[in-house]
Amino acid sequence: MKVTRRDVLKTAAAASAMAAIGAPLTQVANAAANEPDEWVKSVCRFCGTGCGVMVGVKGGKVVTVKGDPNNHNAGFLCLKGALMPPIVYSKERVTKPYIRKNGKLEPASWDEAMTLVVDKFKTAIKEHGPTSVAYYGSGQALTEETYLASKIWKAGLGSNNVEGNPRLCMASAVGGYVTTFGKDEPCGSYDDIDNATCFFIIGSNMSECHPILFKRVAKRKQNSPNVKVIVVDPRKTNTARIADEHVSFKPGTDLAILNAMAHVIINEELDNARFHGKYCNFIVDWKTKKKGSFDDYVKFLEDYTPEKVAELSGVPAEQIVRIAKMFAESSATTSFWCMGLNQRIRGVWANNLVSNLHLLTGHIGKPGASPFSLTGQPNACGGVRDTGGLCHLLPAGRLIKKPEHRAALERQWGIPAGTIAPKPGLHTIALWNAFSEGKVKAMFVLCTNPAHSLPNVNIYTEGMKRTDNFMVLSEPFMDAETVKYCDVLLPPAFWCEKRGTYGCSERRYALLKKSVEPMGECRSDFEILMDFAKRMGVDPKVIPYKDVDDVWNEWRMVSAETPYNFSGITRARMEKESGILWPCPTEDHPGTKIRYVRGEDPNIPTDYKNKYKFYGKKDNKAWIILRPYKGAAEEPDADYPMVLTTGRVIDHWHTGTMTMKVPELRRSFPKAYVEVNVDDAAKAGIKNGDDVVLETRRDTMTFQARVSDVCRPGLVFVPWYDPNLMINKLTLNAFDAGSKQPEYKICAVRIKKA
Ligand code: MGD
Ligand code: MGD
Ligand code: SF4
Repeated sequence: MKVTRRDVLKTAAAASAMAAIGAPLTQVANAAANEPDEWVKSVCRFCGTGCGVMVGVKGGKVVTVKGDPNNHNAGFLCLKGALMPPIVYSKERVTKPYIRKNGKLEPASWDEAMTLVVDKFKTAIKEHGPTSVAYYGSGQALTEETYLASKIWKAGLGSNNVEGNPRLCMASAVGGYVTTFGKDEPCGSYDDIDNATCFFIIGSNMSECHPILFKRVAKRKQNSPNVKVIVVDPRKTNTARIADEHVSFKPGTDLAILNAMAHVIINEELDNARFHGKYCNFIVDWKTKKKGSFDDYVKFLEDYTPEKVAELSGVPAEQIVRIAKMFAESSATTSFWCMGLNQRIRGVWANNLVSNLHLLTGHIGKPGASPFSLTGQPNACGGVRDTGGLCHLLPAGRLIKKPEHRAALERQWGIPAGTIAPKPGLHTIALWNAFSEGKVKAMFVLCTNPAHSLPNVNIYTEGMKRTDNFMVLSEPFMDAETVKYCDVLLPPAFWCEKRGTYGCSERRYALLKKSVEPMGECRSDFEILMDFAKRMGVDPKVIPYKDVDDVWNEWRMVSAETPYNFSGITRARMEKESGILWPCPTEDHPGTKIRYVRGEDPNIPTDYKNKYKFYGKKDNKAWIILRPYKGAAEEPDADYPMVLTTGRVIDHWHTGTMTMKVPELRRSFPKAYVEVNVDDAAKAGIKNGDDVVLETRRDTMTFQARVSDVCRPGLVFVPWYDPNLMINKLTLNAFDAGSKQPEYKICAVRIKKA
């Protein structure tokens, strides 16, 4: 049967809408009018779910996409994933380099552009030292690209100023895992969804942001009605609509709710004393890392009775008791969380508190039982967290501040001892502050759109206008906001035009094969970075690569001495298989679905004396950390009495540079809006569709109102994808002291009818 493009879009649109309300999806086989000559295995360009796709190619062009039946998504895709081809051929594609002259971007040759870039970077280093240059990258760049950039800067240029958007996204999850378990990344896998009997979803709108995973959760619930779903979110999102318990609360008070749940679990004797007695330490003082006892924990939790927390959070005490019992009494509980916890000034603490519940009840290391942080971007785990693409990290979880970690890398990289500078670089907000103050002189921005995505963004766009600093940007689309401010614009190959790997939420790495040739003069970011490094005079021994496969093989070698161990994930296997989960020490190893458990995790000897080994900690015990409730950086007050929160919608990706180019996606959400609770709207005389002025201490903007019961009273929500209505002009750049991740989720606002 011939399927037309129109039929496909109709199916996909229905599927997307169904995903949003939690009903099962129809399989989206995006067969377009053009039957492809060839199907090439790849990965979706968008979220951290990491769905496998097959790219349909005809006459050297991408004509369609369908789900990879052999990857975890079993052939399903959401609408964004199914509609990628038109983005590749957008009329906004940057296909040649540009140099800004008299305020205007003028076409240039590659040689002219790169000569200028290198001149600026060399001058900055000569006059102001290596810390005056920086790289700002992305959890959407390929693993090999981020590994390479990080090595060029840290081993080649002597600068640890290597940052990227994962700081805005996953830093608190990293901080949470590392403090609790001693090692980053989740311990379970997506298969847990098929075995869990309780889902605890907190600060995640999975139905819109990880739709294919949410579909699996919804299916599990549909097939087994006894499976419970708890959603903890101050908005009644589409995710909440399948919940047995939707916990709506005053934003930010979920820290207290999590402690109250622990209080109830212990009070009801639902804790697993054998588990926490044998495998956990109680950390009573984080600063001194002082260990205490279970009794200290019990005493600490006295401040978090359901009644006290009910008063603080607005959640009825009985509901806190109910969800605590549901969590503990199930045979296997999996928690999912995302930006509702991470984008907070207490993001690391919030992460710790979820893990505490798993350690207290022993809901860990069994099929269906896992504290699972959902990753946002397709390669934030893979490219950035694992390979060390942040200012304080080195590959495989090593830290710049540790001399023995630097020495290990210098040995593996074959560079002289002492090459890597001992001081971590500037984290994202500090880096952009320094750039805006003219202290960082030259910035290489790649695969991210900071002029739209940074919080309190006016400060940073003002900084980008300075004439005494320099920004080179690798960006495929002319209408991306940051293009307005860059000094040199480079045209990168996009998604299916290049080869490399993505590593998704569940530690699964999959290969994106090159499907078509890059447009115009576009080059892959790997080629761009290699050209830059060679022209900068980086020692050839630091960058001995002819292609991305060489970089991958080096990364496998670098990881092999650590618990990450990618040795068995060879290119040959990746060509054939649709993703492998690390650790994977040998070529015949199937990959690891459960970490820290003997017989499952290859890092634990099969004759180890105990079942669990939390080997990230010296005594092999995970930490239950006593974290108190602390409020947000900017609580509502008499002047700004409401809370503004920001987030996502199902059909748009981040700053909209890609999804706004697909007519079907643009039509479904053409313009940002403000979600207002019905009661608040009534009080302010606001009707659905009215223009509403939002004012924070940073800026003022007007949005059209959507009046509904989604936000709780006192809260308004604005999606942040719209370049013409950039809510980040209003958000706050306060950040978590540990993870340095900004608090995009809470700031004080006042609203009035325009
Ligand atoms: P958000 O909409 O940012 O999405 O995925 P999510 O984190 O699921 O925020 C999640 C929820 O946090 C919101 O529903 C909000 O109401 C809630 N929240 C606000 N304040 C609080 C609070 O105080 N406590 C709690 N518990 N919750 C709160 C983000 C993820 O999505 C990321 S990080 C990326 S990078 C990807 N981006 C993306 C996209 O741009 N579009 C789509 N469609 N999908 C995406 N997937 C990924
Ligand atoms: P994107 O739109 O994903 O957003 O923020 P950004 O990374 O700034 O930007 C990716 C850019 O890379 C796009 O301009 C795209 O066109 C370009 N691109 C695509 N493919 C390629 C490629 O192959 N090579 C190159 N060189 N470029 C490419 C994301 C960030 O935003 C994140 S991750 C989070 S979690 C934050 N979330 C958030 C929020 O929840 N609320 C608010 N208000 N702001 C937020 N900002 C943060
Ligand atoms: Fe792509 Fe995420 Fe949709 Fe899967 S769920 S198709 S990875 S956007």
